[in-house]
Amino acid sequence: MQIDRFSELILSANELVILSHTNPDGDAIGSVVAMKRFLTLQGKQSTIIIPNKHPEYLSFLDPDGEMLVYKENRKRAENIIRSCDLILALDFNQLSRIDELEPIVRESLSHKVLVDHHPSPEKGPFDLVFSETEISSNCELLYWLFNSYRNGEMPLEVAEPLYVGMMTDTNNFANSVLASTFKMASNLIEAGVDKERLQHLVFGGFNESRMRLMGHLLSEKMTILPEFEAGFIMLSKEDQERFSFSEGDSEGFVNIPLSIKGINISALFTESEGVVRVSLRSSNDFSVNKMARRFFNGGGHERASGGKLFIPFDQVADYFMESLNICIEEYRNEQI
Ligand SMILES: [Mn+2]
Repeated sequence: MQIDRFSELILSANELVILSHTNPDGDAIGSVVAMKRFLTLQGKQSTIIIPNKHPEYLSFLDPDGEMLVYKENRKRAENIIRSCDLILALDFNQLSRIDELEPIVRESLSHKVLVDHHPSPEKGPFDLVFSETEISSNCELLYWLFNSYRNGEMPLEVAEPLYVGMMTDTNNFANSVLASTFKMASNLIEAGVDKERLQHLVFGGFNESRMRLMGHLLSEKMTILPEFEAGFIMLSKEDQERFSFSEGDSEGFVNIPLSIKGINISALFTESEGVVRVSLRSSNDFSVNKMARRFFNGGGHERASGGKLFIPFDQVADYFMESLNICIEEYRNEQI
């Protein structure tokens, strides 16, 4: 029934907008590009709007630079959102995840569809919600959606961005991989996806300064707390300048402490303009979603979450250890 409604909404729309979240990652960009190409095959024109620019390594998914970046083109993006008749929101659970675009989207009279894989999606503003949290990525959810829509036929130009989203959100098939994920991967490869090429484009295109920054952080800026089974990395403004940091360079850093024996919780703190950005990961049942909601003004998945802090950067480590102390004690009590 939901698929029928989805297809009705698409068929009756003339101006479609595809949206994803601030600081879009591989899953966000994979989702919006796959959706745009899917719609084009249905004869529908659409515009992708993202709040800010995606990391450079994802540019190959947008070779003609058609994505509209709100921060670079506010008026045009606002006008398109105001006049469109269908908004497809992908890979985020709360409209607050699109920052300044939130009020514009809320006020838009268009129909709205959400496709997302994060817990507790905001349903109010949407006419139709596809939400599945037991899945590798939003791209996987889209894959199953497109599959039932097109009876299993998967054109290569749609398969490619879907593969990128699944590959990046699982940290290259390491986390959140289910039987369905391998089924999807297998079907996409049958559809013609060149997995070596995508592997190289996504994980083999880093520049030297990013690699040196990683070395510096691991050597000098990573703290390991064996008593909490935790590790964290501090990425200061000073280090960002020293290693010519650009958005996306720290992708994956937060997972590194988890590869140390006995470490199950990991955090990355990035000093930014007036805010400290927080990434949290866990490799057991410890919920970083709960922790992010309670202490870091954020949320996300049980094992992968994010948030923000508005305290001086040099106080972040102490704050993290205090909150960890509380959360670990509660977690250990739950286990008994
Ligand atoms: Mn995602």
